[in-house]
Amino acid sequence: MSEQIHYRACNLCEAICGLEIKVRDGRIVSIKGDTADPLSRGHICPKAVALQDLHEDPDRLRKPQKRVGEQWVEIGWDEALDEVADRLAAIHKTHGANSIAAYLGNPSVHNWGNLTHSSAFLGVLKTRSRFSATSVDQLPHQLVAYWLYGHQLLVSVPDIDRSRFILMLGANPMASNGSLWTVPDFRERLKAMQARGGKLVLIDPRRTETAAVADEHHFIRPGTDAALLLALLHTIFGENLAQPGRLADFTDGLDAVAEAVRPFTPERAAQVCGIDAETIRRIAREFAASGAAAAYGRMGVSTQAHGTLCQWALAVLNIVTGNLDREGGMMFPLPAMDLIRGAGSKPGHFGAWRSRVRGLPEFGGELPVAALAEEILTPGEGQVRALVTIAGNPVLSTPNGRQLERALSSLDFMVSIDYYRNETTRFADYILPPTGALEHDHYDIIFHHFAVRNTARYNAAVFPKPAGSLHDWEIFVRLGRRLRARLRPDARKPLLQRLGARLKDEVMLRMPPHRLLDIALRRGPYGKNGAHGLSLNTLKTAPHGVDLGPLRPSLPERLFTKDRRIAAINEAIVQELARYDRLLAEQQAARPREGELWLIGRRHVRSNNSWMHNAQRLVKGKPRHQLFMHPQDLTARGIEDGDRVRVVSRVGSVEVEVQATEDIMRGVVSLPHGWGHARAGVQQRIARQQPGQSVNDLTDEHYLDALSGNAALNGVAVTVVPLGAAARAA
Ligand SMILES: Nc1nc2c(c(=O)[nH]1)N[C@H]1C(S)=C(S)[C@@H](COP(=O)(O)OP(=O)(O)OC[C@H]3O[C@@H](n4cnc5c(=O)[nH]c(N)nc54)[C@H](O)[C@@H]3O)O[C@H]1N2
Ligand SMILES: Nc1nc2c(c(=O)[nH]1)N[C@H]1C(S)=C(S)[C@@H](COP(=O)(O)OP(=O)(O)OC[C@H]3O[C@@H](n4cnc5c(=O)[nH]c(N)nc54)[C@H](O)[C@@H]3O)O[C@H]1N2
Ligand code: SF4
Ligand SMILES: [Mo]
Repeated sequence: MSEQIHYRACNLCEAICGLEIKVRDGRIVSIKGDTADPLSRGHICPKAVALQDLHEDPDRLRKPQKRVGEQWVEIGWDEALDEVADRLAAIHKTHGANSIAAYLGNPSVHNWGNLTHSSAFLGVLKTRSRFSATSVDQLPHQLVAYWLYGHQLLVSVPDIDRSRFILMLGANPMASNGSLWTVPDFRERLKAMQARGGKLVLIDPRRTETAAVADEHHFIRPGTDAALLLALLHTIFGENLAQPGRLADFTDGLDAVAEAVRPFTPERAAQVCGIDAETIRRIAREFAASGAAAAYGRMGVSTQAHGTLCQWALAVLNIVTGNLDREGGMMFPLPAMDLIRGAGSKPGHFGAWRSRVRGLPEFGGELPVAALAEEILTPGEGQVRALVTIAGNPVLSTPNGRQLERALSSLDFMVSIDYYRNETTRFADYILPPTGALEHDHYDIIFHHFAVRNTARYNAAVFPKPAGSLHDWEIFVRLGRRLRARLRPDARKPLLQRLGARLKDEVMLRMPPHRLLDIALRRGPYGKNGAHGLSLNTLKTAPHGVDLGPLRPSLPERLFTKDRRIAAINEAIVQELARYDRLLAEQQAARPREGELWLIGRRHVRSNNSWMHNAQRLVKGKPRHQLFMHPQDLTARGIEDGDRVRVVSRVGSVEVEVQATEDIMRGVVSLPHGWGHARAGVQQRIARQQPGQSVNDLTDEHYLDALSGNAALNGVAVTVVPLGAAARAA
């Protein structure tokens, strides 16, 4: 018997936990936390063990698939790549670059080869019809980081290991393990903070798993956090609590902020958000007095109607209290492969073009995904006729999934790079499956940018690459080459430019991810000129990861703005504040009307977006996709705990089971996303036994954060009727 121990960082969520994977005779026999990982220190969650299920899953695709009529047939790679390139090139030539859309899903950012090489393919397509999970997620964070600090990835995180006060809105790290905040073992870190006398104050319409470990939890009406945050700022300026300290040396516009938040009193906020004015004032005073405080908000305040305003107010709250870039406050991690100062840095741009149908702004080259279906369905010049999806499932993860299904079935051509035939990829003409996670090397390129401690970790593949398989990055390179040969995109450019472009291309295509990583490490902040002398080789000798120390203050040097200063407010925010002021005055800021309820989402530690439901050990036990509803809201409608109900929104309806709970605010209901696997043609046998319903059959593609175009997935107005009554009405 041969037995090996592999060390490996988990790629499933943002916590990037170190794992110890024991393999005997080619099979995984155990997956445990790697206690020697300097970041995760042995922490894992139940999903880590499911990496084995993913690896062994008979439903996971291993060969290219071609749809022939209603049948799927396996074909060879050369055949598949040639045919896909032929079809894409034909559409490109007839209808133009923008007629081919691309959607990049969440696992793209957890896979190094996607990050280093997707441009080898997407760069040839040169389409402006680019979409991703960003606009159902963290778009407001990136927009605010770009506006204030000059770079979309210059996002600050709570320095929990030294903090004394965390004000948290719309995040549930006990289930999510942290987001835009790589904080493995949140629970232990929080306990340590509380033992130091620190305090966590949580604002959430549901009394969540995180509320259970917080020092204070306050219910808030969904979508009204902007009123609360502006009232906190109002109090801080009004009571002369502003103390930006050294931040004032390189921050402009704080007087204008003080002026702009003057109308937003705690009394006005209390009316709309449901938290009383005295509590708001107290939180503001405690936050300002703490000396090491972090204001942090995540999905609940990002994917809602005022997401950008919320993220802006959070940033400014940290600045005016001197907590940005301060130990124990909100700090900027410095990763070993630094995408901010490194080669090919993409600081971002906003509104450089707009979507064809609705005029929504691009950010960093991507359009809001809420506009994808209409771009396919609306005829005219520039109509999207083909789609490429990469590691995504927008039918289940973007608003109005049913409309997107109609759109996908009307496409001329679709290809998906994915190893599952899921609710989205089932519409494809070809599915190109890459190697599984444990079959390729791994370095986390993204999440070290958001980690509570600076570390670096590279691990080789656990299993050899199966014969005849391709990594994601190899698929991009091969497809890119074929497409380039067919399109000859720079044929009309001068010879020198053409050669230059070809050279750049060749370098890129001949550089596997580990070469690019090695260069980035050597040139990076801990590279050949630093004390650590990091390179790929040094990381190879340290499979548990290298500790690069606690977060350090880094402003203004690290700012990416032209003048290395922070502009605390801009014209777009000024206008948004005026608009919000009007909404409050007209009492329009709280959305539902009589009889309606606010729909919000939730996550569970045993579930991961739409794609981990085919692991028996994660889905076993009681179902977890019920509609949570307050007992009084149930009684008012003659519904009992466990009944089946119909939930109806502007765009559609679903039938689900209710679960009564006092842990949800009155007037609010909650459904998790990522379910809805009963759709025809999905090949995930275990998931289909426990399908649930998709909350995004209810969310509304026209309900957005107006400023950024991010989907407002939380705070959607719905009605809930007992199924009997619904049947009678029908
Ligand atoms: N209502 C509501 N909707 C939401 C959310 C919510 O809170 N509420 N959350 C949103 C958020 S935050 C996100 S990030 C999105 C996620 O939404 P998406 O990114 O669209 O969907 P996922 O469920 O992550 O889809 C993952 C797919 O990637 C494939 N995959 C996994 N690993 C790899 C790989 O290495 N290579 C390739 N090529 N494919 C791979 C899987 O097989 C699966 O099919 O959902 C969003 N939608
Ligand atoms: N187990 C697990 N972990 C995950 C994922 C997963 O699917 N499963 N997904 C990963 C991904 S892609 C992401 S982006 C992160 C997300 O990480 P988090 O943002 O930490 O997770 P969510 O559970 O979406 O937390 C959002 C919270 O906002 C609350 N909320 C809803 N509406 C409002 C509102 O209007 N105001 C306020 N204040 N709160 C509101 C909800 O009740 C919920 O508790 O999790 C990551 N980690
Ligand atoms: S918390 Fe996230 S990174 Fe850690 S083991 Fe679980 S899924 Fe993997
Ligand atoms: Mo996400």
